[in-house]
Amino acid sequence: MDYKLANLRGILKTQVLIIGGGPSGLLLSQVLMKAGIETIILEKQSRQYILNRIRAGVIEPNSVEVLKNAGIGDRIDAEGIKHQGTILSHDDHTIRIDFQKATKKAVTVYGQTEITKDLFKAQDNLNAKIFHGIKNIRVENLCEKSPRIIFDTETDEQKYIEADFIAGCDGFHGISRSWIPEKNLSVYENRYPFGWLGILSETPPVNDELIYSSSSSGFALASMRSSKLSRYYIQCDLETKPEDYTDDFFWLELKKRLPKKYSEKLITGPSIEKSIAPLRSFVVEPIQYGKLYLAGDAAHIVPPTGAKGLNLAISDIYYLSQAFITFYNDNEKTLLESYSQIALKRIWKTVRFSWWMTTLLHTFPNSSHFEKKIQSSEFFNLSESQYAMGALAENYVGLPY
Ligand code: FAS
Ligand code: PHB
Repeated sequence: MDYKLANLRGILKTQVLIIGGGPSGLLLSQVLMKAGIETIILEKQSRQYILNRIRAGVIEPNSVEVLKNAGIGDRIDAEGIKHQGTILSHDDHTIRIDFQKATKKAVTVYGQTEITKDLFKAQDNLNAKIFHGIKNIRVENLCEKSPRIIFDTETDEQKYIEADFIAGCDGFHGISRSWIPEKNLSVYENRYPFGWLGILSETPPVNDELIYSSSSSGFALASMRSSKLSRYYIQCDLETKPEDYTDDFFWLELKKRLPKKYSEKLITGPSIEKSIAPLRSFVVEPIQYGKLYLAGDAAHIVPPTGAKGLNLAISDIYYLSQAFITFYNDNEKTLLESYSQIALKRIWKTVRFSWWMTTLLHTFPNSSHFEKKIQSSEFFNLSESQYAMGALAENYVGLPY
C-alpha cells in the first residue's frame, strides 16, 4: 500500500517502527533518522516518567563513540567524569583496577537520565514521531512484508501503523518479546537471591573513583553523578522495600560495608531518591523473528554489578542500526539476517562478566563454607595477578564491538 492511500485509510506507514522510548528506542531512532530512515516510536509512559528513572551511571568508551556519532556527545564531553580505574575491596582488603595500564582506556561517569534527556532533545530537533501514553498494543503479519501494529493513543484513538521492520526496545517488562512464538524462543535465566537498594544524595562522593566492596555484612557500591551528587547501593534481601530503610539505617549499613579508610570520611545527607532493583541474568535466543528485532533489556538483563545494562543496550543498537542502514542504502540483507547471531556473541560475554562480578562480590545467603573460601580466594587470586586484573579491566571498559 502506498503512503498516501495508507494515510487516507488512517493507516500510518513508516520504515522502522520502534516499540519503547527508553535509551534503546530513542538511540535507534536517532541513528536511523540521521541516516535518512523513517521511524516512529511507540512509548507506554510519559516523557517525564522516563526522565525520572534513575538507573545506569558508567558509560564505556565504545558507547560514548556511538552516542557522539548519533550527535549527542557535547554534554558528555563537558559534564562526563573520566575514570581511569576503580577500587575493589573484600573484607577491607582493597585493590585498584587500573583501566589505563591494562587497556589505555577510561570509562565515563554520566547518568542514564542525562543520556535520555540528550536523546529526547536530539529527537525533538529531528521532529521525531514519538507517541507517549500508548495502550493495548498488538501486532499483525509479523512475518509478512509489512507487519502492522494496532494501538490506542493516550486519548483512546485507535491507530494502525504499517512498517518494513519492528524494533522491540520495550525493556524487560515489555510486550514485543512475547511476539516471538514460545516454540522458537530459548530463555536463559539466573535469579540472584538479593537486590540492590540505591539512593541518590546531594553529598560529595566518598572517593573520586567507584568502590565495589564485599564484606561480611553484604555488598556495597559507592558511585556518583557529579562532585556534588553521590549514588550509593547496598545489597538487600528480595523482600526489602525502600521504606524499610530510613536514611540513617542506610548510612549505617553502607559504613559497615565500605572499606574502613573510606567509610571514616563518608559524608551523609538526606536521600533525594531511593529505589530497589532485583538482580537477574536473562537472555533470550534468538533476538530476531520475522520482521521483529529485539534490542536492549527486551532481549537481555544483567545484574548492574558490571555496569553493563545500558552499555549492552547501546552495542545492540550499534549492530541493529548498521544492519538497517546497509539494508536501506545498499539493499544488503546480510547484517539484518545475522543480527541475532552477531549481537548475541557480545551479549553472552557481557552476561558472563556481570555474573562473575556479582558472584565475586556479593554475600550469598545459602553459600557453604567451601563456597565462601572459594569466593575469598577468587578475590586474592585477582589481587595478586596483573593478568587477572587486566582481564577485569578489559571487560569493565567494554569488549570491542
Ligand atoms: P528500558 O526498560 O530502559 O526502556 C524500555 C521502554 O519501553 C520504557 O520506557 C517502557 O516504558 C517502554 N515500554 C515497556 N512496555 C511497553 C509497551 N508495551 N509499549 C510501549 N512501550 C513500552 N544498568 C546499568 O548499567 N547500571 C545500573 O545501575 C542500572 N540500574 C538499573 C535499575 C533498574 C531499576 C532497572 C530496571 C535497570 C537498571 N539498569 C542499570 C539497566 C538499565 O540501565 C537498562 O539496561 C537500560 O534502561 C536499557 O534500556 P532499554 O533497553 O531502553 O530499556
Ligand atoms: C551507578 O552509578 O548507578 C552505577 C555504577 C556502576 C555500577 C552500577 C551502577 O556497576
